[in-house]
Amino acid sequence: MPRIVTVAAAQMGPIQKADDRASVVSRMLALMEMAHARGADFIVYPELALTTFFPRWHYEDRAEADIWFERDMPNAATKPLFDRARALGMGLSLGYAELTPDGHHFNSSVLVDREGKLVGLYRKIHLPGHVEFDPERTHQHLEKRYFEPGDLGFPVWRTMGGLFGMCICNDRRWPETYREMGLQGVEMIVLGFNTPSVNSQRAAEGLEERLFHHRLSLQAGAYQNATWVVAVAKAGVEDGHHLMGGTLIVDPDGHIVAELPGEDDGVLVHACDLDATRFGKETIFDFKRHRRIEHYGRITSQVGVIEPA
Ligand code: CDV
Repeated sequence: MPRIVTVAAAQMGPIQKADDRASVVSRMLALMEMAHARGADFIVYPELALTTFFPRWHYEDRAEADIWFERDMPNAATKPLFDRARALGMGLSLGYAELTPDGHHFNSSVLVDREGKLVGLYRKIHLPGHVEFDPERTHQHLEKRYFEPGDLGFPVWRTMGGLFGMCICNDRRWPETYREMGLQGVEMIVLGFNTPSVNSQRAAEGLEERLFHHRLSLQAGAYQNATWVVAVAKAGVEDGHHLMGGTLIVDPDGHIVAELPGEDDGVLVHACDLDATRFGKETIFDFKRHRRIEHYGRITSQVGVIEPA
């Protein structure tokens, strides 16, 4: 009996600095209705889904950036989203900037089951970019200024009939991300991203190369850990800054099974059989039988130097 999760990757087009939460949430609700009409029972929104990608803006006084953060989740602005998902019997994942009661700032995402219960919280670990304004760059990427690295690891949650995990944007480029969850048996990893279409430090690295690295990382992570991966873009031109699209779904054999064209609001719906992860997990990537960490060597304090065990 297959275990099907019909997932909707809900790509969002640009969100401008001037757009308020209410207008963004109404767009997200429209995507949810589209997803439901196409049979989805789980919807995934991008990283920092409620606001523009604010780490591109430098605030001398860091506290001024707190306008982009949520103190609760759900809150008054996002409650309609949580309520509607529960009424439709849909699970939900969404990225947002989290400000904790004791003053910590994280780039976070939540996982909510089909009954509306908040089952998971993830805080982005691999924060790209820099802390101070950098005049050498074509654009700023100040995630290290506004966020602390996540302090929750890469948990996996048993919910919606399977094992689910989350990561956020830059995390998808790191093999450890997938392997940490793979070792816990993850069957579907969901993530959102905001990826500028040009590297701020290497103009020659444009859209094509960025999409290549994006697909390469997602496909390798899925295959090497025998898991579904669902990656959702915030895309298009935000206040003059271009973010790439590339919303896609990868199966546990590493194949892209669906990819959304364009950079506007839209949903990519795919019926994912969680049992399709079994073959890889029970054969070539059966970690218990074949993983040989005792033979991998010992890493010395000098980065990059490996000594035999
Ligand atoms: N939001 C991100 O984490 N963006 C990075 C960019 C800066 C490279 C990414 O890995 O897509």
